Amino acid sequence: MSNLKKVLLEKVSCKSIWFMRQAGRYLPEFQKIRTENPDFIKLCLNSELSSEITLQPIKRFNLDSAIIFSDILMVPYALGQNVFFNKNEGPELSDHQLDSFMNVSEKNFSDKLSPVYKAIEITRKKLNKEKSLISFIGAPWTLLVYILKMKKNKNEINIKVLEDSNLKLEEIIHKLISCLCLHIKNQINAGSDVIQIFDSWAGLIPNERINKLCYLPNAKIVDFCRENKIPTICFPKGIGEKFKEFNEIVRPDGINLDQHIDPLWAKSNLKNVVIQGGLSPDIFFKSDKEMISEATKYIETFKGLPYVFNLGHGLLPETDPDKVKRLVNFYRSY
Ligand code: 1CP
Repeated sequence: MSNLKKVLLEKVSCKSIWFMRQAGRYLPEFQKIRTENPDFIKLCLNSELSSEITLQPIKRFNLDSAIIFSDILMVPYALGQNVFFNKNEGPELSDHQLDSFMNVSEKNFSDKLSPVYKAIEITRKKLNKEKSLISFIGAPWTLLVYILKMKKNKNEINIKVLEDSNLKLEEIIHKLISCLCLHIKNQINAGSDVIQIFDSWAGLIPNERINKLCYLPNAKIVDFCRENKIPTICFPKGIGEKFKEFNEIVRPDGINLDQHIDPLWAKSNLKNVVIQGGLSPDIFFKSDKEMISEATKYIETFKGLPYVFNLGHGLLPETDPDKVKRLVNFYRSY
């Protein structure tokens, strides 16, 4: 069993380290491939290259887990929406066609994403058995933000879109949940052993809607995974002290803190769950001394507990890979 799966399922304390967005933009070896492959979706569907990118941070830093190089927006893509990524800008989606979206068959959906599953197969063969291969999905709410084009900027969304009387919100969420469960099953069958669920925009949901838009959809997906013995890590980013309620309702195996959660608060309030992450991705822009002191705070707080070392959000494109290396070395020798 992989190191991460063991920590999550057996709740044992052992060293385990990986970084969100570890396969990507801050690595020159990724930039090289990206420049040669201007179409990002095509790159995600190139199984050989996707596998190579997945393994890049493992080769560089010998991390305990690899996360498959793909994107949460591959699901709207497989549901028929056109997705464009302008280099160094956010993604852009074409208008959704809800009728065809609701009618995409399981076979059609799986066929469109089959290169992702192939990339997982290739990667699993190349990875040492002790290393985990993580697959991921975007939670329904976070996908809806993109599908319905609700994002105004980094911190604001246009929630009024949901009030459109023609929008069959419950049916759409239901369809998303069933496709996401299928995507999870396909990825596990291909060789992944842990699923991370990114609800990156959960913090933008108004209080009165958090149950319907965040807790319940996450809970349904986690229930599906539990029934199928698939370990899950949830990341309801930005919901503050509602992390406690989220954890009690959704009951994932692991929960990823964002950098705004006090680790001591998390330790006393998040029970029966493995804690992961929390360290701000900004620490890579500070001195080594400050970086190590911040990292020590997390390691010491969760000493003796099953804690997975990681960040509070993804590595930023401007991060110096040598700095990451020094943090990994520090963690290994601690
Ligand atoms: O190492 C890894 O983490 C694997 C690859 C990975 C993951 C896990 C990518 C590749 N994307 C994701 C998840 C993802 N994608 C999330 C959830 C995590 C998070 O909050 O960071 C989200 C919100 C997206 C959507 C997305 N895709 C964005 C964010 C845009 C926004 O609204 O702020 C962006 C910029 C992308 C493109 C993308 N995905 C991945 C990479 C390496 C890139 C950059 C592509 C490029 O070179 O232009």
